[in-house]
Amino acid sequence: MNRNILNLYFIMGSQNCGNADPLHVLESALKGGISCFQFREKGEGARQGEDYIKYARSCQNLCKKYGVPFIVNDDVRLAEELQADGVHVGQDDELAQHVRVRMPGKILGVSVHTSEEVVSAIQAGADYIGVGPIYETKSKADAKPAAGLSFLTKIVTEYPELPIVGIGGITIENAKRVIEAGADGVSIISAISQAEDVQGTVKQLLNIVK
Ligand code: 3NM
Repeated sequence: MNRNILNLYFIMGSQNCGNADPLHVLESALKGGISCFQFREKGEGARQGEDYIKYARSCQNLCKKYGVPFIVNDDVRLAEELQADGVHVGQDDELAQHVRVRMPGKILGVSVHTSEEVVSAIQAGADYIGVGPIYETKSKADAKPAAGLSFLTKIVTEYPELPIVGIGGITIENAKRVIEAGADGVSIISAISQAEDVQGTVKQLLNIVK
C-alpha cells in the first residue's frame, strides 16, 4: 500500500453532516484534495437498507471520479458487493484476519489502542493502523479516553515500516503535532464534515500534513 494515501484521510457518514447534503460535503472534500475516504454510515441517523447501499454507491462513484480510494468501515459484505478498495475494522468488528482472507488484495485498516492490538493487527496482515483517539472526540459514542501523542510516538518508533494514521479530535490547530509525532497522516470526521468551508478546510489541512 502507498502510505501517502493516509495523508489526509476523511471519514464520514450522513450522520456527521448536520443539515448539509453528505454527497455535497464529500465532493467538496474530494475537490479540496483528500487522499482517502472511509464510508462510515453508523449510529443515530444512519441510512438503512436499500437507501444505505444506494448512498454507499454514490459515495464510491464520487471517489472514483477523483481517483481517491474508497474504504468501507466495518461492513465487509458491503465492501465485497461494491468491490471497495478496502475495509477498516475496529476491535469490536469482524476479526481482521478473517477480513484479510475475505478481501485479498484489498486495503485492510485496523483501529488500535494498545501495543497488543498493534501486534495482532500486524499478524492479521493489516496494511495500516489507525491510532486513537489522540484528542477528545464527539464523533464516536464509545471512544476511549484521549491518549495524547505518547502512544502514537511509541508505536511509530517501534514499527517504522508500518503505515500509521492518527485519529480523534484532529483539527487545523493540532494536525501538525500528529504529523510531527511521526504519523503518515490524519484521519478526520468532524473538523471536515462540519466545516463551513469544507474545500478550504481540506486545502489548509493538506498544507499542514504534506
Ligand atoms: N475512531 P473526529 S476516534 C471513528 O479512537 C473514530 O479509534 C476513533 O472523529 C478511535 O475527527 C473516532 O470528529 C472519531 O474526532 C473521530
